[in-house]
Amino acid sequence: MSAPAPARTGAARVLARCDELAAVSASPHGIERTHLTPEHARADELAAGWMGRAGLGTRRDAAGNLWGRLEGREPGLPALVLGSHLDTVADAGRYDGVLGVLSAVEVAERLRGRAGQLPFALEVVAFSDEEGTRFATALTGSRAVAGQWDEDWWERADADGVTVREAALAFGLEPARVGEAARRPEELVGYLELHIEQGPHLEAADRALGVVTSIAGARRFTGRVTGEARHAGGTPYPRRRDALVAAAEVVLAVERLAVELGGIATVGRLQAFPGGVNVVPGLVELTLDVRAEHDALRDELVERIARHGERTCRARGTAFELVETHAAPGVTCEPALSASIAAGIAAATGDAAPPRLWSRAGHDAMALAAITPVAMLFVRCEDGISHAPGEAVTAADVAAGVDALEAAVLDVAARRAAPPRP
Ligand code: HGY
Ligand code: MN
Ligand code: MN
Repeated sequence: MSAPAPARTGAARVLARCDELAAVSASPHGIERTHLTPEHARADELAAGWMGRAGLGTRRDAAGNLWGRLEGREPGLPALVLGSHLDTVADAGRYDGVLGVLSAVEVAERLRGRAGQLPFALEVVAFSDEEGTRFATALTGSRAVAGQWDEDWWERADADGVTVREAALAFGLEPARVGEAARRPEELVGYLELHIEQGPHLEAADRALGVVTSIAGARRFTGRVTGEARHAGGTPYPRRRDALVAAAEVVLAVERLAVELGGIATVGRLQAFPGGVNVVPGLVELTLDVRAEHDALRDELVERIARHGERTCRARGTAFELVETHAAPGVTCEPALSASIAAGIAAATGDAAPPRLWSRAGHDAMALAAITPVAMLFVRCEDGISHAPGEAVTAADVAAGVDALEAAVLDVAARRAAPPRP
């Protein structure tokens, strides 16, 4: 591998802005910025200020996404869109999504003086709800842009019973106009997303940057194990229908089946009810997230988990039920745009054959793929840690990422300007 690119001032600014956004949190103990909250509004206010300083005209769309636009060599051209999301999981790191948005702003600022030569407009987008932390939705901002808003989402409620509709109105959005967030394919050239890897592969390969080949589509569920709540002392074992013991067997099977099939499945939350120290649990609620490199494998894993869960729970006199809350098809990154990402990495780092890897994590690019070609650039993160406060990147890697994204944009421009091959 060639020596890393020297950190340019832009990387320092991107990192300082990541720190500034990290302070915008609903929690005093860590980072938590969820959809349609005051923190969402404050983060957008900061990002809109940075976009404005970079020369972008800004607007908020009807789904709460923030956009900036730099016109190309003539006004009104289709746009090459760069971006990611500003919402977070609970107790998040400071780079998931944020690094992609701020790198995009940085690239726009660098290209500002040359925008008049670009054969497309350059847009930067900060998506509003990639994680789905608040309403158990995911990718709703980018799905609205792809024209795939689901009317059922309006009635999803957060932990306090506030629905998406109520939160949207309080945020100043007009639910009846959400369709206006949709972009038409002919308005777009493509979508490029820079993101931290959220896994250990680039670090293991000793490379700063990689090209994403495809993005795994997750399916998510809420699960219930229903047994019978009874006295913890008085109920003999043969009479127990303990929902928590049954759920514990399900959790172990989820891991074992995923490893056996080569997929990924996670129980991220599990709650026992009524939750008394002296009561046999009568009900367990849990979440399940299932992914794999290919949708067919993922779906097979879901089936195996569902069948195994029913059998295991029945044997313990309990009932197992899964309700799907989210499903996204896996997406292949577009070869020509991915070639521009690879060319960008080569130009920025001298790495002529950057690693190619599939994304185990979901991204807004998956939603955008329904309306425009997409490609992604991964930046190495320390120990592959993400969705946790320990997310870390180096200034040199961020500098390389911003340089590569800029060079990728210029490569897309050069390819569009070149006469078509005979
Ligand atoms: O969960 C995911 O894959 C993504 O980080 N939202
Ligand atoms: Mn995430
Ligand atoms: Mn993300």
